[in-house]
Amino acid sequence: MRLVIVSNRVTVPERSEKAAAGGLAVALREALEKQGGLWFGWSGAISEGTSHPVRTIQRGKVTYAVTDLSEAERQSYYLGFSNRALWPLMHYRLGLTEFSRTDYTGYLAVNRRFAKALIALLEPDDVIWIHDYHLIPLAAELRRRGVTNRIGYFHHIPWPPSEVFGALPFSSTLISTIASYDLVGMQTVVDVRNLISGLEAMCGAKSDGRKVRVGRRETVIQAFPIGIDVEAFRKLAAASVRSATTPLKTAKESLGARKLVVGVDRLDYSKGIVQRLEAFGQFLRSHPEHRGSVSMLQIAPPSRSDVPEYAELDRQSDETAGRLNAALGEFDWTPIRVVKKAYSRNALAGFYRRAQVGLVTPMRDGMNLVAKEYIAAQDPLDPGVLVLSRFAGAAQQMGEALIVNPYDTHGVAEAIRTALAMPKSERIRRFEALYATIDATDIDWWTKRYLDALSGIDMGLPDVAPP
Ligand code: GDG
Repeated sequence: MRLVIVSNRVTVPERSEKAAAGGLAVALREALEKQGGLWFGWSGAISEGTSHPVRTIQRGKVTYAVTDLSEAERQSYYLGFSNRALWPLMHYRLGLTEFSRTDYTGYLAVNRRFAKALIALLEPDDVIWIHDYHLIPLAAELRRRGVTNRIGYFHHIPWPPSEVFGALPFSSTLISTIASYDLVGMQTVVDVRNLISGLEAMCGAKSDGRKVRVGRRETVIQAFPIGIDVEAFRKLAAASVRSATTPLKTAKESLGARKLVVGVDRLDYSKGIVQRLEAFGQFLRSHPEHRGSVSMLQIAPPSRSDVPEYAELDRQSDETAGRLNAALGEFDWTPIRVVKKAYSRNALAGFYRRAQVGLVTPMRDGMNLVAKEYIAAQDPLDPGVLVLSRFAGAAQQMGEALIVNPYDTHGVAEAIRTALAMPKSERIRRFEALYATIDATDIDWWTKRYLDALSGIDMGLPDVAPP
């Protein structure tokens, strides 16, 4: 059985490239290499013209098949419907959700075009695994054209209750396309519940809590919490201590004996960066004895900067950090450093290891891999403390973190204080429990569990397109 992966973006590895340490892309590549396979999606490039040919590139046992988007498609399918309508909606942010019919039409058109292009590459026994919200209707488009292969979907972000999801025009049409999949993987049981009750309410689905039947099709909907390459991250972090070139050494010089609180996120409003900076400011106001002895480092590589809501967040985070630094800083101490660039994974591992507190406080997040990376990077003999939002999917697995409500500025400020004061024995106890969890459910566990479930699905029912 060949595995076919479809995702919005496909990065073709350089011929000489050694597998980078860890991560979803690497895990999927490894799954493809194991049994041979195909990875299809957008090349990331823009080109004009009416036909967008598919280019195939062979790397070992894996074929990469990529197609460009036109600028109009990037605007409507990617920036518009995916990232201005679906992204905020799925993150429970109705106020930020911008729906446009033109964008929705473009989203469906790209899914249709991807389906047609993919069909030309498919073999009868292929197992197809589609990733994320950009491609929800892809299976329905494939089924409509007669594809009867096993098709799975993994939704990397939250799925909101139907009171929220239902605000999206054409939401019942979109949700009904879920029934074209054989297996739908979600990050948490809460997302599973929301999707199933949405299908019941909006499409008249019948469900036993796991299997959902819409018309004559049956779909299994199940939680598969995604993991990281724990071992690779642990090694990177341990090596960062010995290396003379990682930022850890320079951080030592620049921070001295000061404690470090670290945040690492794409610059995205779902991550709660501005609220987190405010909470750190509140901590320094409520506990002035910590002033001068602790700094916060927020790494925030820019993301989706063509979307207006992201440009606004960029401005807000600059304003907040500047205001707090001016109000609370000293001539020889800057409380908050926001760095808007991406660092290497090596460097990240070093920062995590150096930080006494990992601050992971999204307003809503599918899983949040940073929470897991922070734990994997700690020194087992003197670990730091994870402060984690209850609205991250990761909180459902990582209860030994200090769990906070990111909307409660004072609460987060108090958790920072508690984390900095926590006795070593308690830090070790919490760390050991968290490490055991992320290690037992790492990225290899996730990939295998999902693919085993997909290949184990009973395909007894006829494949028909949903009504
Ligand atoms: C989506 C869902 C779900 C960040 N800054 C740098 C950098 N990163 C890396 C982190 C981490 C990844 O990016 C971010 O993963 P998250 O899980 O935190 O968030 P999303 O990007 O929103 O991912 C999320 C995930 O999909 C997987 O299913 O967990 O809920 O929203 O690995 O380390 N990496 C490097 N430099 C940086 O500056 N190298």
